[in-house]
Amino acid sequence: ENLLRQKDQVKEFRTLMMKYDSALLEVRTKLDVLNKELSLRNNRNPFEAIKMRIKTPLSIYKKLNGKGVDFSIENIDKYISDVAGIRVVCSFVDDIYMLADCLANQDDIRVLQRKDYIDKPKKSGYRSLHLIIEVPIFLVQEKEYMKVEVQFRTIAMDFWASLEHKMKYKKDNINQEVISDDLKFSADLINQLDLRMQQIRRKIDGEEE
Ligand code: 0O2
Repeated sequence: ENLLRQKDQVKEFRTLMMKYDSALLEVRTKLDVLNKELSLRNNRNPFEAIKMRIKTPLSIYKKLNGKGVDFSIENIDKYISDVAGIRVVCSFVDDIYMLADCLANQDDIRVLQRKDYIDKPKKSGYRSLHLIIEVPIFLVQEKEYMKVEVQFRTIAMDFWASLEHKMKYKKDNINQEVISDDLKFSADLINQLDLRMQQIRRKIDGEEE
């Protein structure tokens, strides 16, 4: 009987992951469509790359554990908003806001949360725009809204976040404060570069500054 219950739970978990995977595909298609239209209109791509991932069972388990709750389908739904994650790497800061608005304003999208870590960077120096959205997926018998976290960042912000993420695990205790300060300083430098590159592009495009 126990074995049967476990089998059911595994099946339920796999179904849930299939739904998150489908939600990722939906959002990816929406972004691809926007990219096609905006590329034709402006002669350049608003984003350089898209990365998608489904959180691993171990990572889901650790996150729930950290929040002090059991591993269950209900708790995954309730406590984790980034089981399905998409990272959109844009060329320029203004493209981030334009794309995020285009996505958020689509009439089948529900925006649950918008965290602007570009306007208000994290203490680490981290910058990105995060949207937690719900997107409908159409199954054989039902329509279900699934949560997806979309992170928008520039190539430069992505460069910083990737390296910082890797180095986070290597920081030793003695130098921790100095290293954190260095990383924060680098993030601010990168931000200045981002803004400069945007100014240059605007000049080239004949846009006003
Ligand atoms: P991974 O491996 O990228 O999935 P949450 O932790 O999601 O429950 P929170 O803190 O409000 O709640 O979420 P937030 O601030 O929106 O950030 C979540 C994600 O943003 C992280 O996911 C990272 O991807 C990214 N992020 C946030 N802060 C930093 C930072 O200081 N440095 C880097 N490199 N990335 C950051 P995960 O789940 O932590 O990791």
